[in-house]
Amino acid sequence: MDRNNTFPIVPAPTKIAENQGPPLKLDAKVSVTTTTAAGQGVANYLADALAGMGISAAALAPGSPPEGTEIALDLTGDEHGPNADGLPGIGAESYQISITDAGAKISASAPAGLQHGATTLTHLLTQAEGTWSLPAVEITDSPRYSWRGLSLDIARSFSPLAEIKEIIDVLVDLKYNVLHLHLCDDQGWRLQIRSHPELTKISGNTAVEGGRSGFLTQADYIELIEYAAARHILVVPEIDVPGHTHALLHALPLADVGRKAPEPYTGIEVGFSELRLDDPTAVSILTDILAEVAELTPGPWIHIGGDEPLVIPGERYATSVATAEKLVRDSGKKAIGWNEFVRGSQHTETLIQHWDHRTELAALANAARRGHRVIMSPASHVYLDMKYTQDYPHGQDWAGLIEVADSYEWEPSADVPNLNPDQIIGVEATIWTEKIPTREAMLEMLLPRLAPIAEVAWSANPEGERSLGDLEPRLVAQAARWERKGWPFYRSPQVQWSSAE
Ligand code: TNX
Repeated sequence: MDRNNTFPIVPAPTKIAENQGPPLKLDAKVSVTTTTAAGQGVANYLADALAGMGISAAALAPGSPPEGTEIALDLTGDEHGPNADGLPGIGAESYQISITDAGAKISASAPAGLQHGATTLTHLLTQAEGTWSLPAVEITDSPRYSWRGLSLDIARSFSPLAEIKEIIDVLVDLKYNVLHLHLCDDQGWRLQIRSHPELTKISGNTAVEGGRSGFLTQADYIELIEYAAARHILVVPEIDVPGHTHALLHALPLADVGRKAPEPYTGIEVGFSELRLDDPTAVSILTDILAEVAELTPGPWIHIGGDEPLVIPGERYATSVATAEKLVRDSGKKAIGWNEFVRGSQHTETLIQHWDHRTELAALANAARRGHRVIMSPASHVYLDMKYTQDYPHGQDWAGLIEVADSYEWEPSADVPNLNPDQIIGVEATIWTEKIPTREAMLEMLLPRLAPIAEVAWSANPEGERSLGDLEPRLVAQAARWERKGWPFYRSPQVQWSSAE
């Protein structure tokens, strides 16, 4: 890791070598060129990022001759479609960078790789006496895991579209590629469903106590997916059943077999509600909802939840999960479920998202043996709604306090005993919003911890050993960038922030 530490890139690239030459000064006009139209989005992104720092930069159309200093985007392949997981894939996300004092070049086989190269360039910029420059280096880089995500709970407390887009900007800056949206829970329903307008009409107006209500119209949702896709981020919607369904039952009493949900729920308990998937009305409502979500969502996945079925008898839970999984598949998508989902899942294509160390560990290893792949979200390392310290004002602490080192010093392949590491598709952080009511609180919970988690997910480390000291100088450099962008972050006492400036 030492060599990578010389340059302030997070997550650390696979290989970086100095050219020994002088740096590339960006004091004259900069042209970001691209070989093909497919690179144009990244060219625009990079030119905007440079211009935002006061550099005179413009993205040119393919084939236009550069003026001044050239930063060239070289797309070397023409297979740009997503793979069966809806992701670019490791090859497509890989890139090379070459910088000399004459210019810079980013090469990749697909736009996603160009995007990551562009992000890396923005991390490499340093300013001296008013002039920005890039060091003369050669970089080769590719991700360890193909799935690197954040699960965002907009159900307990809502984040409006503009704030979700800002979170996407944060994700792009750390080379994440999945945004999982937790769209509904006991406290609220956040996506307009045309066939059941009551869902948002009623439960779009409710939220956890102290949290924000609201919802995404279908137009908002489409705009969000397009914003994410333009930045090579896949959106995975979650419709959590059969538990976590009080807001649905509250809005649609027809679906509530026992009619137990007349009042909105504003507390923070979990595991008390149930959508009865042995009831035909409930099943038909869920079918309608999933059909619309599937129609709106280009990606291949719908997350179906399945967590914390605390009041649901075991057999009924297993059958409900199998029903939900079948409905997702009938809608043309593949399912994802939280740990407990393994109790009923019938299809090994279903991804299992591991979150809870208290349950299903052996079952998870067995499920992986049968062929399920697993997303690693161990609560004690990546639950970013956990407080940093006991007296930190936001968040909860049921999975422990998570300081920056806790989110860095762990190894996905060693987290679940006997889990075949080849079945791990990647890592996903989560942020639940029972106790995170504002944009500022949200960003301060995400940053800095999203940075170490990005490195766990991206940077290969076969020995599985990490220590915060390796990350620290690079993290401090990110903090200076976050400040310029106006992104609040937590100044953890584990990090010497001042040495940055
Ligand atoms: C557990 S993680 C939950 C969520 C809560 C979260 C609070 C998971 C699958 N379920 O419903 O919001 O803890 O940290």
